[in-house]
Amino acid sequence: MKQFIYIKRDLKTKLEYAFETYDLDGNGYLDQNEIQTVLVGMLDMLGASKNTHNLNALASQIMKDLDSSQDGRVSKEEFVQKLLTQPSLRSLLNPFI
Ligand SMILES: [Ca+2]
Repeated sequence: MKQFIYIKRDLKTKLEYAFETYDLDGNGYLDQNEIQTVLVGMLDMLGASKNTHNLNALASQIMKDLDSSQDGRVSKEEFVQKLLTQPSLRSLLNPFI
């Protein structure tokens, strides 16, 4: 149990770090453009073709998933909490965690 808590805290730290990396303009929130940029980077890294993905629609869907307060932007709190509870979304946005 102790170990589990340690891992979870470690994951939270990594997610916070990821958020700061993704927040390109450093305003403390992720917008849809920033999420789309992250997706392009992920697909590049994975060697996947971007033509087979509708990036706009995907970014918009992820935005909706992450934006718990529905104010059109994703705070660090929303990002971390959502990704902690949704492994599928987490592996999409950060395959290396
Ligand atoms: Ca931002």
